[in-house]
Amino acid sequence: MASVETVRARLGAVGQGHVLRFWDELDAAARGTLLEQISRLDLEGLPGLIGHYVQGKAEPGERGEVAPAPYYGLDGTCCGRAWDRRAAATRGEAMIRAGKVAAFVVAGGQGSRLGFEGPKGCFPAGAVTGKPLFQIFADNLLGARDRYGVHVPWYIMTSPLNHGATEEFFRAHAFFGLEPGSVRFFMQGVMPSLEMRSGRLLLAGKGEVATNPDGHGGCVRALHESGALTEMKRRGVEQVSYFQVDNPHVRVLDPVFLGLHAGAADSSGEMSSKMVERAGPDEKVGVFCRVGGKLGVVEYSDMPVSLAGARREDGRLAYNAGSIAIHVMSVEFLGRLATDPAFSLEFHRAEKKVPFVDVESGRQVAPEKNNAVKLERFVFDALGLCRESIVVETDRVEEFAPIKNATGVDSVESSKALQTERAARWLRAAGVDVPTRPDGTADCVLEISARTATCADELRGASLPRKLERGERVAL
Ligand code: UD2
Repeated sequence: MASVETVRARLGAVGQGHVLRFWDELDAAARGTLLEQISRLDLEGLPGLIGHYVQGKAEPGERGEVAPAPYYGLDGTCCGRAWDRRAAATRGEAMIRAGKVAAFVVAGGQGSRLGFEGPKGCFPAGAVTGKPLFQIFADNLLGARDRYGVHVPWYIMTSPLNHGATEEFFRAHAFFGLEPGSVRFFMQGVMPSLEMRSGRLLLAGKGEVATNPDGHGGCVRALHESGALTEMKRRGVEQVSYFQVDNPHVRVLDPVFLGLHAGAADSSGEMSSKMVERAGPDEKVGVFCRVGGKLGVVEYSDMPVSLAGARREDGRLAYNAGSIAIHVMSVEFLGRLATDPAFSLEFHRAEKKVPFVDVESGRQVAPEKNNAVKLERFVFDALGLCRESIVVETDRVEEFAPIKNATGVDSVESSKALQTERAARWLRAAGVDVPTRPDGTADCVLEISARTATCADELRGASLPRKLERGERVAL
């Protein structure tokens, strides 16, 4: 490791010498940890970032005219032409069977809105069973093993905030029945939190720089640096099915989506996305748009109000394609994103309250107002770097039941209600008598494991009750 003199000189050269202000007070172990932490930071890149994002307050700019994104609709058409769902499913199933697909969840976030201690994937999400999110996803892979006869590898991105706890959770639950060798954890990187007024690095402690995970876009670099991409190539994996940790309804391996991504004439097979019709102008999801002729996601907070609420003649939102953060990305494209500077993802800035140690007094400060700029990369910015990228519509109830908040919208209650609604839909389609309230919702609590079925069709032929009672709680 570099000597403290070398590190001091490097810090001094970029105006960050204060980071070693408490060096003399640290014991040997704390000194080692601090030097190691600093050695992982791109110090020489800091002045550029500070000039751009702290002093300049830069945000990724518009790149031309904005128009609604076309998509493969649930009605079986795209841009007025019919598309073949069956053919896409056949192609996608063949890819899964041939071992060409890996599952990938980004689970490095802080989950602060939910107020849950620990990795969000450990949150008890199952409407009846209280199964943790990670187990719900594992059930998808166990189901794929039963249906397609393959151990689909699963890559899990953590962050320094939750890596150890995540691995420990899987060990304590015997990997939920998966082959431990088919599950791989790797950590995303961090960015230093920058003081908003000065651009100086903040100290989280006397021997620690304050940092934040570098955003889900950090997965590109982390997949590369951890060796996960190399491992995928060795295993023969060509496509990565990407999803977020907060959505128990995600279809982790969707043959139709995979098949369209790899086979549609207007897809380059680099990165594709799923959308649902936005619930309204204020829904907190990114919006698929064409920006300067390229597909992209405009985050809800950046969407001009006039466009967010614009309506077509039939009353539907003009910009109706909401991102549910489900993508397929090719291993080849990820490799290019990770290694070719022309493909690097830009940063987004957010202002945050970050507790810090005051370098003058040495006291710990809990700020009352935003005091820091946090820099993150977003994975969907890679869409603009694709030659051609497609968007595929899915049904909201079928595939989007996110748990983001403790109560209200996108909460554990709303997710559990959606789990029941989807299960009731599938059971009714299979001929089961499901009790109904006057408002049409199911008068019971239901949960269907992805081992049993991942869509209504897969439930046909399963051994099912003929009738459910009011108030019954049923997990299948
Ligand atoms: C995300 C999308 C939003 C919409 C919505 C759908 C962004 C910026 N917005 O909103 O457009 O698609 O999801 O549910 O993505 N994560 C990491 N490392 C990080 C930060 C996040 O792994 O450094 C993971 C996190 O664990 C979670 C996912 O990324 O699985 C989403 O993160 P979020 O909760 O910050 O995004 P959200 O819900 O604001």
